[in-house]
Amino acid sequence: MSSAVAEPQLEAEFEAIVGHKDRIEPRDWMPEAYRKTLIRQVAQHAHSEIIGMQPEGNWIGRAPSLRRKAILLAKVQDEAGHGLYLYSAAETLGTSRNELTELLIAGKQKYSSIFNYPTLSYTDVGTIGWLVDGAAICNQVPLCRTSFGPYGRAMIRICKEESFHQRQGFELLMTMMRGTQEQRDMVQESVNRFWWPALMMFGPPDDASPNTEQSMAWGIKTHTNDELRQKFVDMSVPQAEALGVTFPDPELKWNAERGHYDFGTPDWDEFWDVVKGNGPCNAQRLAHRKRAWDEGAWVREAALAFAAKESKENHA
Ligand code: FAQ
Repeated sequence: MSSAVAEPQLEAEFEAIVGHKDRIEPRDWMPEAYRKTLIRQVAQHAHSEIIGMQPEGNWIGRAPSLRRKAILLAKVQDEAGHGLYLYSAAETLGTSRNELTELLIAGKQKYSSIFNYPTLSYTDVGTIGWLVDGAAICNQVPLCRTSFGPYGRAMIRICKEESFHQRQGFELLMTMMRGTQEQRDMVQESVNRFWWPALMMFGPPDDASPNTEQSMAWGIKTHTNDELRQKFVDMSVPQAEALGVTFPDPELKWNAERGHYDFGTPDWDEFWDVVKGNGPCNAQRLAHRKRAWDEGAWVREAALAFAAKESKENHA
């Protein structure tokens, strides 16, 4: 079939599938721009999961009890698994995990801004679980219905695990809130540091988001950045009340007319600065990732050599 003749027809079929909210699968025809956008988003998501292991992994050796250590180990291992499902989903689009990791290390692909903030005490493990995983769930549950099959299917399992992550964070903070005044102060201080960066996870405001309109038209995204941010605020306020903490936003208040909480404006200059690589931990996070990648080179080489040997023996 000549692609010059077939392309409009293929494009119409693609638009029909996306329009009916059905799924595009790896062997289906898709516009190059759709493929490129998906690789960008899925790779960025995968990198976030892997780099996101660092802020909490930092505390595994200093867990306050065996129970907390077992929970944190399981959580950080889950994040590694999420990264791998997502790299696999990206590979069905014609790229490779190697290529994507090299792009990340060269600073040519992004990962979530949130992981460029430091974790200063074990309390931050609880706050990350509650707010960061909470924001991740808000953003990712709709992605279970994204238009690209492998991405949506990966998200189903990821969301189930993120839900456990969010609950363990909330439970950790609730335990501290039932403790001493010093512990309650630590929770409040940690929440104060993470609240605004958690709101920034949803991306820039809709009027400054160059990708949202096209990604919504293709069914990659099903909600805008601002819609999901609002959903997260509405969901988090009652949880904060149950915990007994406040958010550091004097403008946060219920708006009965809108049926939503009003809230202040995140510092978008800080957001773009962090995205461009100037956050408190950007250099440290990338250097650590590069070191792990370099130190793992021999494992990848050995695995490939073994696979080649097996395949040769099987075909002998
Ligand atoms: N950080 O036009 P838009 C987790 C970039 S959860 C850095 O609005 P889009 C779980 C964006 O890439 C975190 N960069 O872009 C966990 C674009 O630049 P580009 C990961 C950001 O794609 C928890 C530019 O700004 N979750 O890891 C950010 O339509 C605890 C313009 O933005 C996902 O990745 C940001 N926050 O919407 C793990 C979810 N926001 O690429 C460990 C999937 C925007 O053109 C521990 N991704 N940018 O050069 C998405 O839903 C979307 O990609 C958005 C951004 C909503 C993040």
